[in-house]
Amino acid sequence: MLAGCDGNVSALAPAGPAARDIAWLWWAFAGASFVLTVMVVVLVAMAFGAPRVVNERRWTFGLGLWFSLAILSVTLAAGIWVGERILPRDDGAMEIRAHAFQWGFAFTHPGPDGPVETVDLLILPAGEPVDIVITSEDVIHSFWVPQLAGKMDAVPGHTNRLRLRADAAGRLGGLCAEFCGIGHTAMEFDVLVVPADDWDAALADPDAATAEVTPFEEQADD
Ligand SMILES: [Cu+2]
Repeated sequence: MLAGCDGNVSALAPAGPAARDIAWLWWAFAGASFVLTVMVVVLVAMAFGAPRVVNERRWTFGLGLWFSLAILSVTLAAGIWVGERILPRDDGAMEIRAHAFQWGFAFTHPGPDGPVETVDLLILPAGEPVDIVITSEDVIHSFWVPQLAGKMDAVPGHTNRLRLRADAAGRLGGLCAEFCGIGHTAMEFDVLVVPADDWDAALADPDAATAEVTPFEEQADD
């Protein structure tokens, strides 16, 4: 099971600031869930013990109401804080269109000599914020690069935006995260992060650029 926590489609192996915030939030929720589970197990065990005199008011209001509200408030606040941090900003970041269809993603990059289209290959400049403009051709899909950000639905007739930023050059994985038909399980794409200076060259020849970039997980092993 723990092997699932690594690899190029793991949200727990972040490769950018938004994914790091999400991974941090995931660990915080996992820790809080663990503490609460232990408490409940202890309380259940105590219920099987000898009868004892307890202060009902303290248990009902203290543990039942105020303690639960405190935990819920902290986790809600953390969720809102992280959610706000990873929103797209109106700062003129580059836009790449991701158009979902059954079953793949067509990407339109703003190249130096006009738009460059690729299918199932997203090319990003390292270290720079990029807004993915997400649309759909047919049914609802969901755009997800787990190592970079959260998921965002691709809805027919509607445009959604998602801010991505990758720390360093490498090859990441992306996938559709919303069941969209019989081909859903194979609806995956490659994410090629190139040094910002190599961005134009990579768009001119995506195949050559793909061959040159080391997969992110192999970099980590060096
Ligand atoms: Cu899908």
